[in-house]
Amino acid sequence: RISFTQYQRHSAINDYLTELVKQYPSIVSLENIGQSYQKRDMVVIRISTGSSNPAKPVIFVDAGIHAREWIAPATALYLINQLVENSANRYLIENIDWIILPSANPDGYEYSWTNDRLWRKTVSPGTLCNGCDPNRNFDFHWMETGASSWECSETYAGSRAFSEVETRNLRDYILKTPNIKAYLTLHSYGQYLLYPWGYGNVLPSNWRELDDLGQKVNDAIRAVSGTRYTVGSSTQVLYAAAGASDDWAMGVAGIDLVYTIELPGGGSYGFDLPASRIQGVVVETFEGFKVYADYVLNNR
Ligand code: 0X9
Ligand code: ZN
Repeated sequence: RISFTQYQRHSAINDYLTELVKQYPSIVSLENIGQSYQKRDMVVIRISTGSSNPAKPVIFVDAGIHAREWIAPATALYLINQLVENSANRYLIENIDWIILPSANPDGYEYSWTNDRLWRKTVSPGTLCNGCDPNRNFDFHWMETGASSWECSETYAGSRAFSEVETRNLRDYILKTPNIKAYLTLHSYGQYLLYPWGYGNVLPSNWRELDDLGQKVNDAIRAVSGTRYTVGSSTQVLYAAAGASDDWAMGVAGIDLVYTIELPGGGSYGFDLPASRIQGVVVETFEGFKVYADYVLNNR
C-alpha cells in the first residue's frame, strides 16, 4: 500500500494508481496523457462515482511541475488516497469528478532523486545546460516577465512556448477535457495561495471571489493545524513570472478558479521538507481541498 511516512518514486506513484484502478474499477479510471522526454508515463487518475449529470463539474489538480518540490506529489497522492479509499469522503466524488496528475515532470523528479536533490526543471538536453522551467514554458504572455532566455537559468522559459513535451501533454489534456471548473497546481514552498495574474500587476475580473475563497481555504487549514497561508495574486504577494501553468489555465483554457498552492517548506533548503512532516502537511491540505470542492459544488 501507499505510505505517507516517506516520499515515493515516480514508478511507485504510478504503481499505486494502477493498484487503485484494479481495486476500485467503478470509481477510478486512468489515462496516460503522454510520455515525458525520457519516456516515462504521465498518468492522470479520474475519480468519480459516475453521474447522469453531463455537466458534472471537474476539479483538476496537478503536482510535481517542479522536480524538487517533493511534498507536492505527496499531497496529490494523499488527496487521491482519501477520495478513493476513505468512504467517509464519498460525498466529495458523488457530485464532483476529480482529475489528478500527481507527477507532472517525471524526468525532473527522478533526477532530483538520483542526481541533484534541488533540480527544478525538466531534463531535455540543451547546449550548455539541460532542462527548462516548465512553469515558464506555457504560452500565455510567455517570456514577458520573471523568466530567462539563458538555458542555464533556473527559470529558463525554453526555446519557445511549449518546447517541452511534458507541458504540451498537460496542455492537450486540459484543452480536451470538458467541465473543468477549478485548476489547482501544487508547488512548494512558502504557504501561499496564489491566484492570477502572475505575468504582471493586474488582477482578473473575479479576483474578489478568488481572494474570498482563498481566505476560506486558509481558514480551514488553520483550523486543523494552525498553519497560515498568505492569499493573493502571484504578482502581488510573490513576484511577477509569466508562462506559468496557472495563468495559462485561466487565460487560455478559460478556467476561472485557478490557484497555485505553495505548500509548507522545511529542511535545509525549503524544498527538502523532511519525510516526517509529510503526514501533517497532507492532512491539513486535504481540509483545503474540501473547501474548494464545497465551493465548486455550490457555485459552479
Ligand atoms: O515561480 C514559480 O513558478 C512558483 N513558485 S516556485 O517556488 N514553486 O517555483 C510560483 C508561480 C506563481 N504563478 C505565476 N507566477 N504565474
Ligand atoms: Zn514550484
